[in-house]
Amino acid sequence: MNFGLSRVLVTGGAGFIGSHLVDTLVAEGCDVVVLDNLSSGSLSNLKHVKDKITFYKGDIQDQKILMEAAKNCEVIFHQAAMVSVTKTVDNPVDSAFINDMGTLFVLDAGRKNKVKRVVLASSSAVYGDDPLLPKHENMPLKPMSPYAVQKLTGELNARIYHDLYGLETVCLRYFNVYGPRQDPSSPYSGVISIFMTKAVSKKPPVIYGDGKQYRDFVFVKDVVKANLLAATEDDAAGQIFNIGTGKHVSINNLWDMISLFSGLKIEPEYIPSRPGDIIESVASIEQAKSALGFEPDYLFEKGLEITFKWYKDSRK
Ligand code: UD2
Repeated sequence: MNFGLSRVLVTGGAGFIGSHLVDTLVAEGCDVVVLDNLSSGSLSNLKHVKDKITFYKGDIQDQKILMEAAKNCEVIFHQAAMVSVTKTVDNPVDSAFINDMGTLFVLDAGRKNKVKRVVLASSSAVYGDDPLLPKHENMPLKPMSPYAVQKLTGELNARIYHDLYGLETVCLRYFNVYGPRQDPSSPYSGVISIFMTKAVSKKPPVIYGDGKQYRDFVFVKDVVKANLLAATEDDAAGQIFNIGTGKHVSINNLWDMISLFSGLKIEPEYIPSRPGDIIESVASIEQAKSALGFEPDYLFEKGLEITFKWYKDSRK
């Protein structure tokens, strides 16, 4: 792939998804600037590229540093956020400063710096628990947490900046992203990161409910690919796209597959469902296919294998 981007800014570039994006942008020969306050990201995610990027330790709410970081950039990839839904539930106001105002500052830095395009990380959380499947971009939205409302607000502001100011914006609604570097440390971390940690330490996982609930798990490298397409495809400006695989895997199935990698058969512990847990979630990726030419490269088995190896190696 040759995307031909020159200078780019990745907010949240030291985080799970952001750092994978940085890796690919560096490999593509881009001049990469990272802005991260290291609240949930880590410099260890960037150690192999640290001499090839410009790193600003700072917050997206600091307009001065944001303006400096965005200077002469062609594209901004906005990944920085308070990413924990639970934290936004506990701190609806503080999280709004980061996720709402922070995103507005990023859009405004893009406008003032005459950046060509801003690609924003949104979330499937905006769909809430509407039972209609697969989730498609034009269905009614039902945000059910401050996090989901904040992601939706970011999408609406992106549209305003596109329509009023001519800033090209593209919003990507990520489904359940997984892969190396995902932090497993909280009970609300992504299920794959938690199950991987259990498998490598030979401990049983906890499954909420009957385990028949399912998700559309998308490998982080495919999310990176979607970001690059969103940054460069002419037709993408002003649009919103689901980024998933269009396929789903149940939580029971997920543990069975991870067990195969570990070579152990450990019975999970079943406990009652999480309150408000969504039963079924799968993306329609038709719009991303037709407008971006997006097609996931990683079969679930492949992505899971790479991820398992990473958790195994990082335990050593
Ligand atoms: C995802 C997002 C969340 C929010 C939400 C909106 C991730 C990591 N989380 O939550 O940020 O956008 O979608 O819908 O992408 N589970 C277990 N055992 C565990 C952990 C989880 O059984 O130890 C189950 C959990 O009950 C759920 C499923 O696994 O049914 C997926 O859980 P999750 O927290 O990884 O993701 P999700 O879709 O609930």
